Amino acid sequence: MKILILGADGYLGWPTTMHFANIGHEVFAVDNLSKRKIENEYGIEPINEVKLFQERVKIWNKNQKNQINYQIADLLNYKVLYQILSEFKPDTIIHYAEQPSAPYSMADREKAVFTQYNNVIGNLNLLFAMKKYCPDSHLVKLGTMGEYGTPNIDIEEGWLSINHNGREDRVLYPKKPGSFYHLSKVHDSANIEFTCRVWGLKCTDLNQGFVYGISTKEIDFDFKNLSTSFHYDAIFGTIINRFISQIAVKQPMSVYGKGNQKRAFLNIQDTIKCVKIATENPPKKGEFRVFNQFTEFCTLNEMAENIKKYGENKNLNPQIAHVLNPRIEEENHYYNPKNTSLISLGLNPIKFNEEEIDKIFKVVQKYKDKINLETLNPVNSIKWNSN
Ligand code: USQ
Repeated sequence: MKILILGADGYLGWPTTMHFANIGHEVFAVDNLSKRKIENEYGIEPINEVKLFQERVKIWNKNQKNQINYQIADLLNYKVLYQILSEFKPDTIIHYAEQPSAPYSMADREKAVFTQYNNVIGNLNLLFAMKKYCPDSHLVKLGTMGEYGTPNIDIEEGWLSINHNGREDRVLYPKKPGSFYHLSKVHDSANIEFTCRVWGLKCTDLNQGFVYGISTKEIDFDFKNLSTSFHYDAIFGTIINRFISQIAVKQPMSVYGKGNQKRAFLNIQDTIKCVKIATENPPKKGEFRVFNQFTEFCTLNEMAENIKKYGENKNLNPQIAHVLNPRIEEENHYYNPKNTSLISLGLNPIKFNEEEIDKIFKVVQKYKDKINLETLNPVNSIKWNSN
């Protein structure tokens, strides 16, 4: 297949790019390097040394038989996007190219506007480019479980059948997202569903939980040169990666508030498997298909307790601290999300257990002297209702 990967320099985009190249697809990778700009703006860095996008591609192409072509381009520049789609004519477009941080989107007006403009208009430009140059391509779009929020009813996969005043319909699941970032994905989903319905495009919207891990088959070919960015800070670091970094430097795991918040998550290797499953099983023309992409869910307290048990077995004296929650989110709530679609298409999930914690811990341990305690510290987290 000809696969266009947008956001190919990111935490998930880069390993996805290598994987699809490795299994023999013709891959064209695009990124605007904007995450690196945000890193500079906040003075944050991934724990590991991450080579420049261009360098990583060059190293891959030197050592692997299946090549990656790439271009530095911004989805906001629709002319460049039109050119890429008209020349490459992809069978599948995997779209990760969005500002991915909820806290960043909540920092101030500028960052909320940037997040929504960048994400929503970039995605809209892509939909117009698809209509014009490749209406039969399959769009695999990365959404988020955070689109749903924590409703007091079961979370279905994207759609809800309702019966109202004796009449029935199937509607997009009502969303209650928790940040301007999560809202940007809700707006994307609505725009994509509209273009499937009206223009006959086809899309799989992957509502993904948060991702943990650092290792994939292709990263492990050459960790030093091909690794992806592992963040532990409160802007880009997801919670399990953060907790493991905290125990490595003898800081308490920072559970926000009561810690009864339930969240859905998956291993980075399962992200790649899910995207592959979606790519290999496209929906039909005009279909807007939603998969909930996670493998497990539990409370933050349970996550912290699991990591604590691991730390105790290693004599790390791990601690858990309940800190004032900088976010506005429900801390005691019902949560029952469905995730049967990807499993029924063959996903065999990796379990979050001591072995997986150990794989991450070993990498963190190696780079732990690079951890900046300021950016790890929850006191410096962005607040949801600051003035
Ligand atoms: N949290 C803590 N302590 C911390 C940091 C976070 O208790 O030190 C809590 C948060 O309040 C939240 C949960 O942990 O309840 C998850 O936070 P997170 O920072 O791991 O994840 P989030 O901001 O929701 O966003 C991440 C990715 C985003 C993706 C999303 C999937 O950055 O790109 O869309 O996970 S989901 O969470 O399902 O929406």
